[in-house]
Amino acid sequence: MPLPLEGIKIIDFTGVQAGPACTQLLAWFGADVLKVERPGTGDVTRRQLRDIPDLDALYFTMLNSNKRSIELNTKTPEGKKILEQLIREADVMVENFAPGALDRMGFTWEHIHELNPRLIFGSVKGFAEGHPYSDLKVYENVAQCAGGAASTTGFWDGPPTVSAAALGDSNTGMHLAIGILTALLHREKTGEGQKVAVSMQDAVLNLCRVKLRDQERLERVGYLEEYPQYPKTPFGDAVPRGGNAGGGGQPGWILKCKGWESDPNAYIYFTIQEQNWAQTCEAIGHPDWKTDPNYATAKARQPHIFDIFADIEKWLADKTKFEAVDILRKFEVPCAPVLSMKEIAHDPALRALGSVVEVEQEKRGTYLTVGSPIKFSSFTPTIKGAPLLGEHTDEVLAHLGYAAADIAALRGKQVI
Ligand code: CAO
Repeated sequence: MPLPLEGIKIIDFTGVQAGPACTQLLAWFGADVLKVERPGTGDVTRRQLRDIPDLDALYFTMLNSNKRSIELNTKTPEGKKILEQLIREADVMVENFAPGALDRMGFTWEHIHELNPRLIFGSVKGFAEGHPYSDLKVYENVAQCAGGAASTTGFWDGPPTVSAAALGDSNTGMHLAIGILTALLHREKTGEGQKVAVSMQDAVLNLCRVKLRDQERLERVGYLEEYPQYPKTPFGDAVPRGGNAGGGGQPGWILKCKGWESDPNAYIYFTIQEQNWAQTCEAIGHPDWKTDPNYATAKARQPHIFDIFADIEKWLADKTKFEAVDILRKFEVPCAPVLSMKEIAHDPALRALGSVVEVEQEKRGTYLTVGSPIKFSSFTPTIKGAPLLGEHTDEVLAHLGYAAADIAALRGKQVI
């Protein structure tokens, strides 16, 4: 059965993480993704944080699976001509160069649109066009700071903190993928391509919307009752960092379990769900809290919520995180063990679901990566290896009509 995006040709003029994450997702769903890379070097991630000398780094292979690769110097006249040929027959082109880099190469949106009016042009930048910082080069953590994530992450007595999750990079790529698919549907109706731009700042902010909600609430009432600061510590005029508090109005915290003294991940996340309070009391051996006026309502609990968490930790002291979750799940307490990357890598359930997969990579052998987080009822994406640098150069040029002698000449001039 053909994959949903089969027949869609994508020029992947991207590097590092934000752009490659977008095109990789589309490749998993069947698009023919051709990565255009600088001759001899390619995407910088091929060499970044290598674990095996001289082999493409995992950083590259985990973001470029299911793609093809052509080496092409798009700053030479011949290279520009080849890129123009590719643009004429593509459906989508994606880039995430530094601001102005593509324009300097001569590939402005206007020129690309003129070459192929049906083409959808996806672009990632750190800041949106028109933003005062739109000239800045941006990496992950820069975006997390500019998008409101860093100022609201961490503990109130520590500095702004970035998340390990790639809110700036992969998250922006996922937003762009949604934009590109929407533009493809639009093209079905109108025949017209368009430019789809996503800034990393906007993509981070989109995930921080509850913090913007909290800013508005703070400005109206002067406090945020679900934050650990409430009611003892006065609030300032901006949303503070709330540690591990739940953001949805259901108090929660990361609690110690058996073995926390030596295992940095012997913890669970425990949520006190208002509508499940009676069952929660039963689960943790405190049926008396159901009717005690100091515990019976969320309002009564909030002033001493950390004493309650401390009592729950006493109950957890002789249980591993897995044993605790096995008990709490029976009482419908929203909770989970804090899983280490080692536990995730070896988790048989994640392997069986295809959320963690082993992939065969030329020269490297097998390596572990994430599979599709999106599960479809009609197909299962197969994750394949990433291309070697220029692995498909000859094949692509032959398809464009270049004879073997022309290809050799281009190679001699270091165009490819
Ligand atoms: N042939 C010839 N030249 C090529 C080429 C090719 N195939 N591919 C890239 N180049 C050139 C570019 O044209 C550019 O040249 P100029 O600077 O002379 O115009 C040069 O290589 C550098 O490309 P770049 O701008 O992408 O790389 P950088 O190291 O200067 O910046 C980054 C990297 C990520 C900071 C920047 O690209 C950026 O801000 N991108 C937008 C935001 C983004 O996506 N960041 C996420 C990265 S994931 O953490």
